[in-house]
Amino acid sequence: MDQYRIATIPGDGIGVDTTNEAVETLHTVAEVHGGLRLHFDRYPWGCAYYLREGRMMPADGLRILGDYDSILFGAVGFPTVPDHISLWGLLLPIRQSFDQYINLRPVKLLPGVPGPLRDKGPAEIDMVCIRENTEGEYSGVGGRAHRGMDDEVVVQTSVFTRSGVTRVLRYAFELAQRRPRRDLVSATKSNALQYSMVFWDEVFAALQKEYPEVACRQYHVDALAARFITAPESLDVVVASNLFGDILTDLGGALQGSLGIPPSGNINPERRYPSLFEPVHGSAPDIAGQGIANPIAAIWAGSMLLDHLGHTDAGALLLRAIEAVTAAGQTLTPDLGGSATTRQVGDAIRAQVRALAG
Ligand code: GGG
Repeated sequence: MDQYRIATIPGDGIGVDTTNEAVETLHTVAEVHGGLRLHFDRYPWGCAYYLREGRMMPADGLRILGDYDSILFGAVGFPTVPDHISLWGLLLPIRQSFDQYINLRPVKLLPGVPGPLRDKGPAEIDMVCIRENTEGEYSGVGGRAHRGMDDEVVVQTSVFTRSGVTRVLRYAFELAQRRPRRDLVSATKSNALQYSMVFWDEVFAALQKEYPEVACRQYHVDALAARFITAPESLDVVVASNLFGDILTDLGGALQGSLGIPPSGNINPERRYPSLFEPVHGSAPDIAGQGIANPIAAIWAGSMLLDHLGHTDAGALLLRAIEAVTAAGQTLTPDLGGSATTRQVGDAIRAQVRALAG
C-alpha cells in the first residue's frame, strides 16, 4: 500500500467548495485503486484567517507544509483583504520557498464542452503551457519612495537569472520531446524588453542545439495571444515567463469554455519540496457560498497530483471520469450552461470513477 500525506489549503471563496469536492473524489479514487492511501490535513489559511490573525498563514506555515508529500490548494483572494497582501501572504511564498519553478497548465477542450471558437473543438485545442513560476515579473523586487507626493517614484523589477531561465526552458524542451508532435513555442517580447527577453531568447536558442528533434518557434506574446484564438491547433507546448504565462493561460481557460475547468501544477521537479496543485481559477467572490462553482478544475488538479506522486494510472482514471461527465453533458454547472450544483458535479465524477474502475 502506497501512503501519502497531503496538506489541503482551501483558501478563499469558491476554493473551499471546489477543494472539498477534490478531496472527496481523491478518496474515491484511492478506494477503487486499492493500493493507495491518501491522508489529508486541512489548513484554514486565507483571508478570513488574516482578519483574525493579521497574517495569511502562521509564521511556521512553510515548515508545516514542508513535511507533506503534496499540497492541494483552492484559491486565494477576497475583497476584505487587498489582493497583493493575500497573494504575497500565502501562494507566492509557497511557490518561491518550495522552488516550484514549473507551473504546468494543460489547455485542453474537454469533450462535450462548447468552446467559444467556431470550428475549433477538442482536436484543435489541446496544448500544455509551462509558466516560469519563481522569478521574472513576480520576483517581488521593487519599492516605492515619497508616497503620495508629487515626486513619488515606484519601481517593480523583473529578475531573470541564467539558472532560472535555463531550467524552465530545459523542462519545456524535455516535455516537448516526450510528446508526439515535438513542437515547442516560446513567448517573448524582445522587441520592447531589450534586456530580459533578449536574454530569454538567447537561452532558448542555445538549448535548441541540444534538442535538434524539437521544432522550435518563438512569438512576441501579443502575437501569441492572437494565435491562441486564430490557430490553437498550431500550439502543442508553450513556454512563457511568469506574467506572460499567467495571462496566456487565463486566455487558455477561456478557450476551454470556462475558467472553472483548467488545473495547474506548481512543481518542484527535483522533489526536494512538496509540489502544489490548484485550479487556475481564483476565489470568484461573486459566486462564493452559492454552491454552484465548477469543481472540475480542482478535481483535475487532483488528477495532476496523482500523476506527480507517480500514480499515473489513477490520475488517468480520474481525468477519464471528468471527460465522461462533460461528454454526457447532463451534469454541468452554470458556467457551462448547466444547472447542476458543485456537489452534483462532484457526485457525477465520483460515480464515473467507480464505473470506469469496475
Ligand atoms: N487557484 C489559483 C488562485 O487562487 N489564483 C489567484 C491569483 O490571483 N493568482 C495569481 C497567479 O497565479 O499569478
